[in-house]
Amino acid sequence: GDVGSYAAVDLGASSGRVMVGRVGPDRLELTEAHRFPNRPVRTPDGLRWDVLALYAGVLDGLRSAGPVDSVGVDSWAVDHGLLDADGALLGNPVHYRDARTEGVAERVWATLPAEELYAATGLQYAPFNTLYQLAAARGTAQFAAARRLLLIPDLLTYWLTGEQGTELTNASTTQLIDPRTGDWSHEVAGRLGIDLGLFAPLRRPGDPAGVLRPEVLEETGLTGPVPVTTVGSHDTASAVAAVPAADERFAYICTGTWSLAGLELTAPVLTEESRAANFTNELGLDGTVRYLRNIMGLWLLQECVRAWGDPDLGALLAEAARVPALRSVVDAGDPAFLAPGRMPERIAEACRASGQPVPGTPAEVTRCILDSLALAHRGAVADAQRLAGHPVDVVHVVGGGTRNALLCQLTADACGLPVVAGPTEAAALGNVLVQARAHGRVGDLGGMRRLLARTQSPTRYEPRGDTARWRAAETRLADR
Ligand code: LFR
Repeated sequence: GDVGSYAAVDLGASSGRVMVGRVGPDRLELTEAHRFPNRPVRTPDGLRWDVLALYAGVLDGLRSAGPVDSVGVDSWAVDHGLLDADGALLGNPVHYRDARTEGVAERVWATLPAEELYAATGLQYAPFNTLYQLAAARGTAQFAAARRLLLIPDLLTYWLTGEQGTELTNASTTQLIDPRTGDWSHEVAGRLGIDLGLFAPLRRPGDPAGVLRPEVLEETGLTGPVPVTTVGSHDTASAVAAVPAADERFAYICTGTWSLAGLELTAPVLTEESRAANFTNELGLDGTVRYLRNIMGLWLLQECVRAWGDPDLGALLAEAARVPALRSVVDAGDPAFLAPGRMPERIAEACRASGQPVPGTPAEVTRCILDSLALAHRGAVADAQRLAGHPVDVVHVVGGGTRNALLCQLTADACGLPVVAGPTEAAALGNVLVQARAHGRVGDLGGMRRLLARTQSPTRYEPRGDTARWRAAETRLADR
């Protein structure tokens, strides 16, 4: 027929979903087949992903999705399962917010200095990069038994198909990939004593990843063969692919649990200045580089809302909109906010420590978070343009944060640039489009984006006022 159907499995830190995308010459529609919570579990060993519950959610989703031409899987990055010599999973994958990597990076840098590591891999410092997780795992009984490491989307793809691979965009978050070649950095692995044989062979978005196993067909009621197609399995790679940009003069902010703010480039920026600014060079579709900064994102608000006993979010945001702007701001890029728990108190403490008014009510804390996120967005967009020598005219906001009109407007104000917000389900759309492309239904990245621009309807926010007070808040934060 004229239209193809593709199931996108898209797993986020707080929920997973199976979406069905229908793609035709002038058509791109997304419907939700199934959504399920992703609830990390704290065991005596630490914070773990309940990956069996996620897999069960994926199977439920494929059952509700009905007949599709292909399936693709994306999720958050860096985390992984370890398999034994028989291919069985060794324990629940460790959550990237687990405390096991505390102090580990410093140990790694004693062998391979941070400057050299950045020059070789272009990856930002984050305590949870797979490289540091592996250093933390070394010496454990589980790691000794491990013969294979599969990143989360690759693990689920393996369970669906029986075939193992390592998808490149997500592999680029391990800190073991050279972003200039798109291949493993044998030098980094060698110097740190990491056996690259742990990883299955690399595959790229668009590559076939097998077909659903007979048992999966039976469990989902689908009729085979159903191919599984490699997508940009890092959710952020899929989301950036779904930015409906008209040309290359754009910045993007993928909003959700995180804000990932930066540029799409054709080559990495590996300078010392870029390292100091903690920009990452992760890989995107078709040899592109996702040059961006990780900002704590709506995690800050999610954790507060959880602490407040889940009040109505709409009412809270409406109240926050009436709180005076920029009274106090925190550094939304600070890894101090990474761990779960006590978020309202931690934000209050950060304000107190920097000599600013301490937000008291939930509306005041919410306003502080949104102002702080907008300010961090401004910083990332400005720094990225300067460090990469790549000016932009517009900021595209995609992902869950597009639903937060106040955040979008504040981001436009802070950046002094128009914000084009949408699509919300960008990661799922990018996942669907890469499958559709592999099956000949859409052209290159430009063609994908033109189809998005024609079929999705983003909301535009014009910047209000001048950026002077944002500049002042920036200075205040830098000077503390
Ligand atoms: C967003 C994301 C970010 C990554 C973080 C941890 O969902 O994938 O890109 O830095 O999660 O994996």
